[in-house]
Amino acid sequence: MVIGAGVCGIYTLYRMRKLGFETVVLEAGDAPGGTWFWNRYPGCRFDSESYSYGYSFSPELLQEWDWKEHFAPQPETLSYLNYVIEKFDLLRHMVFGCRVSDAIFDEAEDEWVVHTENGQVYRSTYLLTAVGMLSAPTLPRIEGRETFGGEAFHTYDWPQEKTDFSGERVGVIGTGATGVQIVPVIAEQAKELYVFQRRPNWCAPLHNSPITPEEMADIKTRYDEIFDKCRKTPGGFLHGPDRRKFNEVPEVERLAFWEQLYASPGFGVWVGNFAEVLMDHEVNAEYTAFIANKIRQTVKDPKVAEKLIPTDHGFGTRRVPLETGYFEAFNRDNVHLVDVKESPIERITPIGVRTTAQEYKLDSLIYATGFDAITGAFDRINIVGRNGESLRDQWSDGPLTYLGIQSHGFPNLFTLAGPQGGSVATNFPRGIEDIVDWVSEFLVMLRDKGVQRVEPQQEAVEDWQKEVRDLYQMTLFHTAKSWFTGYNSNIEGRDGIRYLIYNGGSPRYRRRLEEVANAGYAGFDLK
Ligand code: NA7
Repeated sequence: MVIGAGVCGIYTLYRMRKLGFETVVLEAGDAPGGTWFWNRYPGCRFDSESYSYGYSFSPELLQEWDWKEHFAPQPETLSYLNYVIEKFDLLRHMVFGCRVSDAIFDEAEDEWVVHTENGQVYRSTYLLTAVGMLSAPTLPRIEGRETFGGEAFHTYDWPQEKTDFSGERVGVIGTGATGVQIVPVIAEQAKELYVFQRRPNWCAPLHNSPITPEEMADIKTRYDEIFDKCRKTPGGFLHGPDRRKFNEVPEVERLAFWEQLYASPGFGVWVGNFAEVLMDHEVNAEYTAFIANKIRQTVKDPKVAEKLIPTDHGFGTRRVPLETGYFEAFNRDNVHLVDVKESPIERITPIGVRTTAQEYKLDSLIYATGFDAITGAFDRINIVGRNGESLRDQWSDGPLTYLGIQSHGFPNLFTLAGPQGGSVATNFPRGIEDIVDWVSEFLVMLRDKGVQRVEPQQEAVEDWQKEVRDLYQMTLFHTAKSWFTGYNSNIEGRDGIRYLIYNGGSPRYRRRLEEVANAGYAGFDLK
């Protein structure tokens, strides 16, 4: 049984069927696609190069699919996923519109009993979760939300029919990667757009462009090289750290390099830099100042520019939104930056948003307020393992896993794309292919040996916690409050750090998986 029909669930189903496991995918949405099914807001697209984001497992698929843009928008990605599903005849193994409410381990039968909200019950030897990292949206804890008289929605629950804001007064709360994508698009439509910003994020230009047929033909000849490159970089992207030492490169050369990164498409500006930028405070501060000047050069009103420059964290220590006309949007007369750090939102009213400074009249209010990241989708399901222990309780102070794949006390449950695994904070499809391939081989071995129960030893979980925590100290990510570190102001008790991510990078993670397999799946108890 697989929960979730997004990028991870689709590939998992493909692999499981291929290996002869009878498999069903349960999906809450009315159709497949996961993230790309739900996030229909204008401007939604990924920040990885399209041809590095598609699945790599089928040479035939790679040759058949033509990406239209270097960074594909949501509709194109959703079409791609549907194409994959059709090509490999996966749809008939998926059940839609059924949200899993409970998953209870039956100790007598060594099986998971899975209940859905619409009353269906399934039994399965293995339960594989592909529930998404950013699939439990959180709304702001602001009084009066229910009183708003206009249209209001979270970007993740975007109403399909809402595509045009012409003539409207629109409010957007939140300036993370989602807010940064949506603002420039709505700016062009709305009569007035109010962007309610609490903390600005460091952003850099995406530099998207169409892919010509000639380019696509060339890309098709280079897929081996493209995926090979992705395998070698920490994030599974086409961009990896520059090998030169920051201090050994003369300043003129460094600046020229930074200019070049800033002018190039994609995440190079973040993860293609000197490694020290994300590891050393002083180096980070220099690069941060460089980016701040770019914002000052783009935004005409100096007061607005200063407000758009983060002061609480260095560049790249939170997820860097790649933008297309975001800063330029604030040069328009109809776009207004509302600093809610300075004048906090007091309440949502029937006619708009009231801050301590004034009331903003709105026709539509968009919550780009983020997610209960990485563990939120798990917490929404009542997962009960051995001895009646609930996963929600076990993870209440933060997730506890071995390899990000299993938790002690929860036999036969595989948390694919879950916390502390190698797919979080990577170019997602690259990360999940690694994990799903590894788990698939593991399951084949278990089947061949007639193993009925598999779960990690407590000590293995503890060792993994140490490794995950130590890796947090290697980069500056832990210095910023963001979803990478489990921060969420809209959930009680989410102010401190939670160890959600494996920060060792994909090559190291793959090596760790290989070591464990080569040592006879060390750390797992098989019965
Ligand atoms: P993020 O990156 O978590 O951003 C959420 C934004 O919403 C962020 O600017 C928050 O401000 C803001 N926010 C949240 N609650 C409030 C309240 N109550 N008042 C004002 N502002 C608020 O979520 P995204 O959806 O943008 O991106 C998530 C990931 O999806 C992204 O990184 C990509 O990988 C895809 P804060 O910064 O906390 O002050």
